[in-house]
Order: sequence, then structure tokens, then C-alpha cells
Amino acid sequence: MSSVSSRASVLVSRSVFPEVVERLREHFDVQTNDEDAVWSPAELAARLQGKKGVLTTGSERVDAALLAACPQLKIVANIAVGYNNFDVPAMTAAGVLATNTPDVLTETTADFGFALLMATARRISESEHFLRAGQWNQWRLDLFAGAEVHGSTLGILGMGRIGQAIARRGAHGFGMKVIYHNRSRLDAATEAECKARYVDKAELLSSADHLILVLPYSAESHHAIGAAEIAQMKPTATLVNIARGGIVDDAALAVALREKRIAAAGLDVYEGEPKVHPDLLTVPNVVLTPHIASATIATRKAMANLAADNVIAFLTTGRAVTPINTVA
Ligand code: 8YV
Repeated sequence: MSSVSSRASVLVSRSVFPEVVERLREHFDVQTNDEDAVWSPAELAARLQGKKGVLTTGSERVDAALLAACPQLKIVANIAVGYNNFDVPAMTAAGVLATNTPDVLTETTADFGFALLMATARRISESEHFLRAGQWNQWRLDLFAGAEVHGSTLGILGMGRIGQAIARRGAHGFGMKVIYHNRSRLDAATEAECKARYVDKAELLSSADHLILVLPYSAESHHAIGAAEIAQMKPTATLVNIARGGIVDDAALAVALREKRIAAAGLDVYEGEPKVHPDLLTVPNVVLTPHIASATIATRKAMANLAADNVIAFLTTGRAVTPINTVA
């Protein structure tokens, strides 16, 4: 006698922790991508046939063409807080729920933002390369002398959960003066708790000793920092991008770093990543990391588990934990 499974089928589009797959298997037939290949849109669509749910990462684009090819799909759960890989209006129109992973990565990502800021200001990568290259032959008073962090002015562009967590670290831990710019101003109680002062973008650019970018990527934020904005920054300033590639014009930044229009930059995200603009690879005054701001084992597990929670909750009860859109 043949039996047809009544369990829903779910796809995990990238390699995740085995315990997360096991949790999904308690409820669904699950297909995984153990080789962790980044599938083309056509391959992803083929793998999604018959699937009601999928766990994605920033590498998978979910747009109208994919949705049209996968009519059984009900939920796409991103293992990321940012979701610029989703066309949310197209998902809503197709009746597909979108979810992300807010909160669980906030403090870890803020820690990394601060680590990158300090590595950039204090020239940690540049000096380590110098040492490894055998170039250190004597101590000097000005050897890799960088910029002060404590007591300096920290500028934050984008003041959501992660921006606020960075503000708290700067203000309370390092005695920094914190200024921020955001689409909407925070309420007075949150500003007081973060010890952060709202300024317009021009003041943020011209006053910050260290400017950190923590805003979501959208058409509106594309190249929010380009040659014109860098020109408004102090020549001693540092710039840190932990938000998304495309918010900074990487070609313009490489020119500015080479010409010392700003002192240094720290980048975790890039336009067209995992490719990195070749000019950024040759300038010394930039710290480059491969999109690891949320990468602690505990946080990556929490992100994958929250994405799984969303799929399990939505497909078994009709209510997700952290939905982005509303579907009928
Ligand atoms: C993810 C991120 O690891 O959450 C985000 O928005 O940028 C990272 O934490 C990355 O997007 C992979 O999905």
C-alpha cells in the first residue's frame, strides 16, 4: 500500500545547525542544502517546488518571478534582521508571509560595531600586517598613532535597535558624545537613556569623530555615503559600515581613503559582496571583515532557531513570531 505524506514540505536554503533541522523535522518533511551552495534563482525555484516554507539568508532573492514559479509557498523566513533580499510588496501580493530575526542579534551586532570602530580608530589591522611582514624594527612615539575613542564624538546614522545598543556602549562605556540621525527622531526617554542627541545629516557628517552606519538598505539609502558626504567629514574621522553594502559608494570611499580625506574606515559589508571593490583591497587604512557582525555561535543559533520558530508557528498555527508583512 502506498502512503502519501500529509506533512508539509519545507526547504532550508543554506546550511544551518543540525539541531535546527531536527526541530523542523518534528513537524515537516525537510530538504536541506548541506553543501551550502548559493543556488541561482532558477535552482532555488526548482528546489522550492511543492514547499510551503523556506528558510533563507541574505544570499537568496525573493521576488515576483520566484513567487510566480512557486505557487505553494506560504512563508519565507529570513535568517537575518535585514530583508533587502525580499520584495515585500510582491510577497504580500502573492499572499506569502515574510519574517526576519530582530532582537536576537542586537547586542552581538552592536559589540561587533564597536570592535570594528576600535580596530579602525586604533589601526589594529594595519599595524598587525606591518608586524607580520617583519617591518617592526624599533618602537617609535608615533608608531600607528590613531584616533582617540573615549571622549570623542560618535555619530550614528540609523538609530534602530542596533544603533541604540551602540549608542549605549559609546555613551556609558566610553564617555563619548553621541549624536545620531534617523528617519524619525527617538522619543525623549530613549534619547536620554542612550545619551544621544538628534542632529541633521549635515551636522552628523561634519561633527562625528567616528561615524557608524546602522541603517537598512533601500532605494532611499543607496549611496547615502558617497564622495559628497565623505567631503563633509573631518579629515581625522573614521567611517564604519556594519549595515549593508550599497549604503556606501565603495569606489568613492576607496579614493577618499587613498587621498586621506578621512583617516580610516572599517567595513563588514560591501556592494556586490562577497566581491570586494579591488581598490579597497589595496588601501592600508581600512579594516575589512566578511559580513560577520552577528557571527557568534550563540547568536547565529538564535537567528536560525527564530527563523525555524517562525516557520513552525506559521504553518502549524497561522501566526508567526516576527512577521514583516500581513497576509490574508
Ligand atoms: C546576517 C545581517 O548574518 O541580520 C542581518 O541583517 O546582516 C546578518 O546578521 C546575514 O544577513 C545573513 O543572512
